[in-house]
Amino acid sequence: MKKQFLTAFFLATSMAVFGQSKKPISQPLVSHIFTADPSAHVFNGKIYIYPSHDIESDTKRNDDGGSFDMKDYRILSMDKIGGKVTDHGVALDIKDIPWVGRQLWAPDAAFKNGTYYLYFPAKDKDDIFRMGVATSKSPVGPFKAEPAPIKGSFSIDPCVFKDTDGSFYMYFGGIWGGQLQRWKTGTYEQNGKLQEDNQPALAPKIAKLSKDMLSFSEEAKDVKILDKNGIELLAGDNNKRFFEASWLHKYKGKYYFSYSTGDTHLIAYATGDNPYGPFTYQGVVLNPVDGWTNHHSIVEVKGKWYLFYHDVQLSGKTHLRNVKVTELKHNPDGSIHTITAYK
Ligand code: FUB
Repeated sequence: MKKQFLTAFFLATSMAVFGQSKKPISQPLVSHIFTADPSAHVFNGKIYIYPSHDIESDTKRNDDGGSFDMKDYRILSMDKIGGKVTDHGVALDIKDIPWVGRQLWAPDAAFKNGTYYLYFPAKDKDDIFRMGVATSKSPVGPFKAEPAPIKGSFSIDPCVFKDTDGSFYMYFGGIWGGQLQRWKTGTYEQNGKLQEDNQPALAPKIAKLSKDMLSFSEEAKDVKILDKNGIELLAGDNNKRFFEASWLHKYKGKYYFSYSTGDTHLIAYATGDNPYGPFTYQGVVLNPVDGWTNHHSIVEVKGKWYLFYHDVQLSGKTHLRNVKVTELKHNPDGSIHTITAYK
């Protein structure tokens, strides 16, 4: 009885906090910790979620994302959508990653030949975002970090996609606090600027992974996102251009590259005929959620497709998020039915 009262009280208060008369379509998957940026995978028939683990921070909110000051990774799992969610505890701690200075941001994972790989962005000791990799024999860790970041990696938000021919590719990048604008010339420039509004938007990156999964087998290349006329999206087209949070899924032989538009808070998508693109902008996967960031993954579970995403339902604070899941539908013509996270 008391629990029911508290739940009703919590829901009513959270609505009031956000000034919503709207109801979330999904509830947080866990509420004992804050989680964000959910990268979901099915390994051996079980669903694993590799999220960021948000924590309170003294750093004031700024355009560099300084308040996202995460210090470890924890992995969640469930046997089925809607089933019990298990938190497997700390899988990798910042103190066990020799090259990292601060900020463990949005990770992803992959499995090959009996080993699980956790890919993660973090600032090195010079405050430059790089991509790290850690390995385990279990999907939930503990993971052991490689002593150095992946050579040739930079910026944030890795998404590792396994194509049907067994090749693995990493998509990555993020502007503003994600530092992609500092790599425009191929080397790091502390004062690197964003493009002008009438210039092509900064492109996310792709690199094929080597057979050992611990390095890139090629130099990172641009992932071009075009409009329907074949012209690259412009930096000023904030509702459509790439900001961060790359994800790649393949549906009926087509490659779907989805991403966050950042300051316009959408998850958008573009489609292409091969992993490298170019991709043509198609529309919106997810409308803005409560909180500044929007970050997702799209995964098939037993013949149905799901969108994992986050909002700030539990805290009302942009840096303390909670992961959620809802069904995603492809329309008969292959387009994605846009999801609004509130009714
Ligand atoms: O979680 C930290 C950052 O916030 C992620 O790397 C971005 O995608 C945004 O969700």
